[in-house]
Amino acid sequence: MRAFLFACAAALALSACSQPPAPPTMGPEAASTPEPTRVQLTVTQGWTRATPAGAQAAGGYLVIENPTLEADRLTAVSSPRAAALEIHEMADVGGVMTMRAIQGLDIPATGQVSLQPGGLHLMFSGVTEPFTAGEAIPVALTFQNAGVVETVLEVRPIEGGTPADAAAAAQPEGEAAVAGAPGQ
Ligand SMILES: [Cu+2]
Repeated sequence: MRAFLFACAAALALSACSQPPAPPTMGPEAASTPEPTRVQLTVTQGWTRATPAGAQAAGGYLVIENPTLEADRLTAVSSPRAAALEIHEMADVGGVMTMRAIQGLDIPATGQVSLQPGGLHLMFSGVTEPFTAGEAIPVALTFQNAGVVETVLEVRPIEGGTPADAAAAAQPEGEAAVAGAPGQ
């Protein structure tokens, strides 16, 4: 033991022992290493479609991820590009799939909720200035715990979309809205 301590002390003299004081002149990358990543709700993958001339309604799609240990709830949505923005769900009414507004959307703890074609979605109404491909539509989402989260929906061409989009559209039932689907 004594021999080890001596060896270590000797090594320290050569500045090769363990736990040297952190050099004060590290770059900005040093700041991200020791601190735990901040865990918070995020909204990503926002998109919508270009609207044909005269159309006043449009759907909006995005993914809400809640990595925290507390459930949250989306309580309000808004956009400066529409007179009204609502949260819609698909519902089977007498064998016909229709959409209807819901007042809020629960976001489970350590969970994810996808708003996508064929399932849950945002619904713009009273769109006065058409959405054109390539632009970004600002949207604000208000959560009970996370507060207001602002995001943008990328406007895709009327034709096309994603393979997932086409698959969801082809699904006869509204299964596309199930949370926790494998990512793409
Ligand atoms: Cu709708």
